Amino acid sequence: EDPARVAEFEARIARDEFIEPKDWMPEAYRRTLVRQMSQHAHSEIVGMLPEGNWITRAPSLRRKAVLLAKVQDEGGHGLYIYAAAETLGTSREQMVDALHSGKAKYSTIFNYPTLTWADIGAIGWLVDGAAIMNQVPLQRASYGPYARAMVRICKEESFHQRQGFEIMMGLAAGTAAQKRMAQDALNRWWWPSLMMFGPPDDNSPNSAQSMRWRIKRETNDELRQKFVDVTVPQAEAIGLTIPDPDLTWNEARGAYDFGAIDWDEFYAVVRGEGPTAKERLKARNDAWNEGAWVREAATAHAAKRARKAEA
Ligand code: FAQ
Repeated sequence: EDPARVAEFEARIARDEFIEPKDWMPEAYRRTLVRQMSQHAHSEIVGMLPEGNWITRAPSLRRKAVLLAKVQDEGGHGLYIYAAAETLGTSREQMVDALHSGKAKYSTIFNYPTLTWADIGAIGWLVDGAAIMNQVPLQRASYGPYARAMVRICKEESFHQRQGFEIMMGLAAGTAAQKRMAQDALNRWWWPSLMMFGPPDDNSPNSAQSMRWRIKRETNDELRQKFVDVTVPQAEAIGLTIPDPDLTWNEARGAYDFGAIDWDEFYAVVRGEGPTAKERLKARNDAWNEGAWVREAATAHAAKRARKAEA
């Protein structure tokens, strides 16, 4: 690559300018963005499945309407991010193919089952809460289309987080059985939520370069710490207990110390060994295959209209 162009690119990054699709960029920058953005888009789409599992069983019409809207938003997020990633020269078909064949990664968090209604509360509260923590800094990511997609996504995620917390608040203030259900959901989702931020900084091969390119603005560990610090008081406010005996307020750091994360579990789930990994990939492949007739009909319709326009 031409050193003058690389220098100019780096100067633009240093000035905090957005890099736009038609601008020159190093190939490695492009590859990193396609990697992160496509994984992110896949996560949004696969992320519809665990909650989609409860739409038909939501406990009231109001809860059902809210959950439907929430899951639909996630689908929209996936589509914006695929569209933003396509501006880097990779087609949506290529990205989706990589997901369906099991080659592409998506967030570990979506490989756990949603066993009770409280899991829907826990996902909104913790998973969307973690997603916002990670995505707020991405609104200033150096690639313009990604940063702009994040602005709208963050607004929607913040509504998602509140709807989840509101479910948990209701259950925690309910009958003893409801409170137990809420606590059980928190127990099962807490540690996987901390894993969403990725491996610890000293084991995160992509972080240093992504921070230099200002794609990532804060490291995995910094964001994980912030998430713990805002979430612990929320659990206390509704009388639930974070399932971590080592959790203690560290006055000197002004932050919570927390227990060791099971990184073996994390890497096993990354490798595709998560509890619902097979089910998730099958659901996406089935949806794709069953939707073939819609794609064929849309293509035939577009061809007919093009012929008419020519005539
Ligand atoms: N799961 O070197 P790093 C949502 C991989 S939120 C799976 O630290 P990086 C909203 C990583 O890809 C969830 N794989 O990597 C929602 C890399 O592998 P590679 C989606 C993970 O990229 C809520 C390797 O480990 N959000 O969907 C995970 O610098 C509710 C080494 O890691 C995003 O994707 C993981 N948890 O940092 C939807 C946010 N962590 O690619 C529905 C955008 C790491 O070299 C319902 N992404 N890996 O083969 C990011 O901010 C970053 O990509 C990180 C990872 C922070 C996830």
